Amino acid sequence: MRRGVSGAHLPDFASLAATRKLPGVGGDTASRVGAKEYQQFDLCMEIPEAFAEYLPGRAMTGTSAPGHRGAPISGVFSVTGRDTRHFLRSGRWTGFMRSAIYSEININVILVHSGQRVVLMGRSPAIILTTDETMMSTYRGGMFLGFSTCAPQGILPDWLFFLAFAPPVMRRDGRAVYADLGLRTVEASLIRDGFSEEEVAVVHPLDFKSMIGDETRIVAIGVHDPLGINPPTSTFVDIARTGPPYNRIKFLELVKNPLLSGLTTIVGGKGAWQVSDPAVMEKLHIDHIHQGMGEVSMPRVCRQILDGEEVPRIIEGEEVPAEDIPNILRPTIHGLVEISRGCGRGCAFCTPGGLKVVHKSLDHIARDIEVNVRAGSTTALLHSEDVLRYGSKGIAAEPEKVLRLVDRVAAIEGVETLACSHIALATAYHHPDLVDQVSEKALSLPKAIWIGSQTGIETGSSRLMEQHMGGKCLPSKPGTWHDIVVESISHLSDAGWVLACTMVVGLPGETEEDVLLTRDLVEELRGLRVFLVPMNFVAMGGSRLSLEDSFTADKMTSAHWALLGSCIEHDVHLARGIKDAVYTGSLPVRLLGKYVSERLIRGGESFARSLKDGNPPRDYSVAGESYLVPEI
Ligand code: B12
Ligand code: SF4
Repeated sequence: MRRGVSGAHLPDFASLAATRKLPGVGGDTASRVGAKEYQQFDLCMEIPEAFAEYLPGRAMTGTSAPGHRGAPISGVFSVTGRDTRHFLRSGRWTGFMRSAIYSEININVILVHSGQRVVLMGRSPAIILTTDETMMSTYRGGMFLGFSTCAPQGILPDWLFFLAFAPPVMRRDGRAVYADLGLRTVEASLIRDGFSEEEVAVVHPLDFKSMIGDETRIVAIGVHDPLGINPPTSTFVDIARTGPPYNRIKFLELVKNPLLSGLTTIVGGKGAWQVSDPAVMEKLHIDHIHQGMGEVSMPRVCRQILDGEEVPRIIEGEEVPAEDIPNILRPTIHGLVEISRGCGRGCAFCTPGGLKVVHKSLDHIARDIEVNVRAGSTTALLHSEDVLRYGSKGIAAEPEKVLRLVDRVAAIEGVETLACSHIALATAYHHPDLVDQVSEKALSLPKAIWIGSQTGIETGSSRLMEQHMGGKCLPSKPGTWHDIVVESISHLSDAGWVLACTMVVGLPGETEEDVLLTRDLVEELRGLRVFLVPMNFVAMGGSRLSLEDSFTADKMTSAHWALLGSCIEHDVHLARGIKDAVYTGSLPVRLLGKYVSERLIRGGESFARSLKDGNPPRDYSVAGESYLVPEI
């Protein structure tokens, strides 16, 4: 191969520019962006070595226009999806390059030092996996900060909110470098099934212009809370009433993006139930909803769609055994890796709780972590509904399996901290020695300051425990729940854990007495390293309580407000103590983080003071602007 650009049979660039009939590719792209003029372009450029190195196996077309540097360009071009910085880094091309948007399509224009202009066109991925912008972030270094994306608009200016809490993930070649684990699992399943790496790409919505092209057929969107109606989003939005939640805003922006028109859209992931109503699907131009696991169904469905076959509007994924879950091929956000699926405790309001419990092998988990470590991640964030029950066949932990897991993870070169997505307090209560051993090992890692995890306190009422979540206390009885919570949290806190503890308020059948019991419990946790997050009950699709009424601010009594006040007071006190360690990044970013957190903490303090005596911040019985029901 020869370096440089072959100019054989090239059209005259300037005259094409003058007549607005520039080379372009694909009527699909043209019609999708509403362009009136385009011209089929089939000239083949010999791929220079420098490019070939970065684009193995890709067909490329292009044109060169010597002597017309700076000529205006218009028309429709095929999407290239190339990150031109790559070419620069190769060091073989000395000209400068820029990415430009013409007729709403992103093309990469390279100005080489000889004055040649080269338009490169690559093949676009057939399947784009994506999610909204609030899910495509590493949240300035902390997974807990990801919950900020449940916040409503109107508290901070949008630009400041995204800069401080949810800046876009790093992207390369139009692909997201870090992404949601659900999307990574679907990506790996498609590739295992025979799709090529070129055909499948995980893409940030900001890169749609450069990645969606003529070959693109499917845009599959993963969601946790697309309409912002899950807890705690609904609680924040309902109480603050300053605007709709960011996750809803960004999801609606995504599905309404004109670049998606003409493509088949599939919404999947645990929150997909929210948009499964046919009328909502119609309005949002969603072709299919995917519910359940995607490992087997997604490759099959994608093939069917690409082959032009009929696919049901609601696709039900099959449960898969652990050994059939593929390893991720690319890194996840915050080094999240799944170790087990399912829970087995069966709380009535919960969704993952209903899944059959399966555990991945140590080798499988280690391979996933290594993928993340190779990409620069130093955290192994283990995901399971109860990490302390890894490998267990029943409700009791099998400590030797958990310890083997922690040893194996800690021994992986590059792992500097370990965190657990969730643990169950009942398991911690019944296995205090296991907690100590896990803590000791995890805290001996080079950058460990604490072990972060999430867990459910849910309520201080044994009666509600018995009614809705008897399995949560097992092997103890619901009557012991108060002791389980206080003892296990005290122990975990002493052992170096920082927990985010959620509570469900307004469960069907809840009385004033139940709420007061929860408040008493919360008061007993003062001084411990736990964030207390009361969330109003939401009747989530897929849960046993899906047909009940969700709980809203207008139904909150003074006991509920006082409980919320106690929790916020406790949380802001803890946040003040640890905020500097949570925020990472450059000095200006850390200073910004400090400023924003300080502002929010002060706001939280005065808000908590006014709630603690049981007074709501406003009169919720008066009908006002409600952002609880999404305007679609
Ligand atoms: C990590 C995580 C987060 C991280 C996400 C970080 C990131 N950007 O990647 C953070 C902390 C930011 C987060 C936030 C929230 N999350 Co979240 N999150 C999780 C958690 C703990 C793990 C998700 C995961 O990776 N699982 C492992 C993968 C392999 O499983 P999976 O995602 O289900 O993926 C499979 C299928 O769902 C499907 N699939 C997944 N994606 C896609 C996409 C397509 C297109 C298709 C077809 C299929 C498909 O195939 C996969 C393989 O089988 C789950 C709990 C859980 N058990 O899953 C909650 C969970 C998904 N989150 C949930 C919720 C409600 C939220 C929040 C509202 C806050 C909260 N209450 O937790 C916010 C909303 C954020 C937003 N902006 O919208 C709920 C969803 C409930 C529901 N059924 O609707 C869950 C189940 C937690 C719970 N127990 O309630 N979350
Ligand atoms: S213990 Fe947690 S994950 Fe398990 S069913 Fe209950 S709420 Fe769901």
